[in-house]
Amino acid sequence: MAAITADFIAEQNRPHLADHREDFEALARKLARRGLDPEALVRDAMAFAVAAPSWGVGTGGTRFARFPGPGEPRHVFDKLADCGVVHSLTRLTPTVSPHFPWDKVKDYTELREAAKSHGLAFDAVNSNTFQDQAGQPLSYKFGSLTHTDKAVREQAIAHNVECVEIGRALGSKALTVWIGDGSNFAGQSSLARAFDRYLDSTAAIYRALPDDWRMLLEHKLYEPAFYSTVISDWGSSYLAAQHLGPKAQCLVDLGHHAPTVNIEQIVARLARFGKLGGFHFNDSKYGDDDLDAASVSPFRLYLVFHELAEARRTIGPSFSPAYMIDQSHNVTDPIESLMQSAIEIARARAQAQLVDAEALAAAQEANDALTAHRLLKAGFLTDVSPLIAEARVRAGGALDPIATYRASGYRAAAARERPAVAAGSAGIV
Ligand code: LRH
Ligand code: MN
Repeated sequence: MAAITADFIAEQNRPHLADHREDFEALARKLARRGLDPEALVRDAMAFAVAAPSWGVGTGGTRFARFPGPGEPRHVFDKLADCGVVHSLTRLTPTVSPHFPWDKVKDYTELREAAKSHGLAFDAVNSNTFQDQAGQPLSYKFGSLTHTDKAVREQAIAHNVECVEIGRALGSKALTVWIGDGSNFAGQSSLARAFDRYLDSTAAIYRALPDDWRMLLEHKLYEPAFYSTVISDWGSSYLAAQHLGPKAQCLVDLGHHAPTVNIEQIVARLARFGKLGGFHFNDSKYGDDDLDAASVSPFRLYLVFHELAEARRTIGPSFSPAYMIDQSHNVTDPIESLMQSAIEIARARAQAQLVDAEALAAAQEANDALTAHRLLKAGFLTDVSPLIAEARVRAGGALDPIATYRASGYRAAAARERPAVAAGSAGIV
């Protein structure tokens, strides 16, 4: 399928460049009046990147049903082509986070080359011991890394070690471990022994990590278990990461918390103790809804990026969490949702750079609550659309990625090339 070329993007941008220039210069003047450096902010926005989830370019579903769209990716090579489109138009997603065994192939050098041909590299690899694969000797019905049966735990450990080997072949530098292990009845499992089994199993995986790798532990309040989840919150994740060692850090999936939880404070805590390893960005209103980032609570995403900006000011350039998207696109074209989400994440980050940190700290120390709140909110209330658009265009991207994507006819071409997938089977991917 023909990729979307730089010439096509430039041609689509041309009629809108004059208006964009006017908007950008107006914003630049406003930012300069605030003592900010617009050029430095554009460079900062150009340096930002977030990884696309390989599983995010297929239509997602729920436990009730999945309604595939036209041109569904058939395999990981189609997924890379679609992720390549997201990056070529937004210039924000140069890496892909793969999931195994969903993205398993015979030749990982070929896969790495295929990614390269789309201008992509690989980010953290994800293991999967929350499903049973065809022909798998032992079931994960009652858990994986924390299963009471040592043989099942060893099977799950071996799978994670295999993911590390695959990741090394792909040039990845991190393993994300999310397990659904838990229970549905009080008393069904020993809450203490289950955690100890988790520590033992992850320690075995930790020993297989190359020196320059990270292991990202992903907590989740519930689902698929509905009474207890072994790694249910940041506290359990932090204790495990602390116990395992410096290469183990915590991954914050925004949808993995109860609706009222103050996630930005969790971010501040984990950053303070050097255990904030990364993010799965998405949005949610109720549970782990995996909705598009900033589609429900854009202010919450902004507050997360404010804490990240504060941490970076305190810790310095070594502070580099892994930024990844993890969403399920049930009713939109996944490519459009990923582009929109990457742009909204870049927006929240650019807005957070606008906060007058010194004035904010002074108001906080003086307990001038309203001034502090207004100084913090000032970034969120600034429309940085021209700034992040300028960063996109300077990097060869589209002024309006979704309009340019629709004008390209890419989805229609994919539908012609890829056989239609029947609706029906439930499941997130
Ligand atoms: C679990 C999760 C995890 C992935 C899966 C696709 O809910 O967030 O990060 O492995 O979604
Ligand atoms: Mn996740």
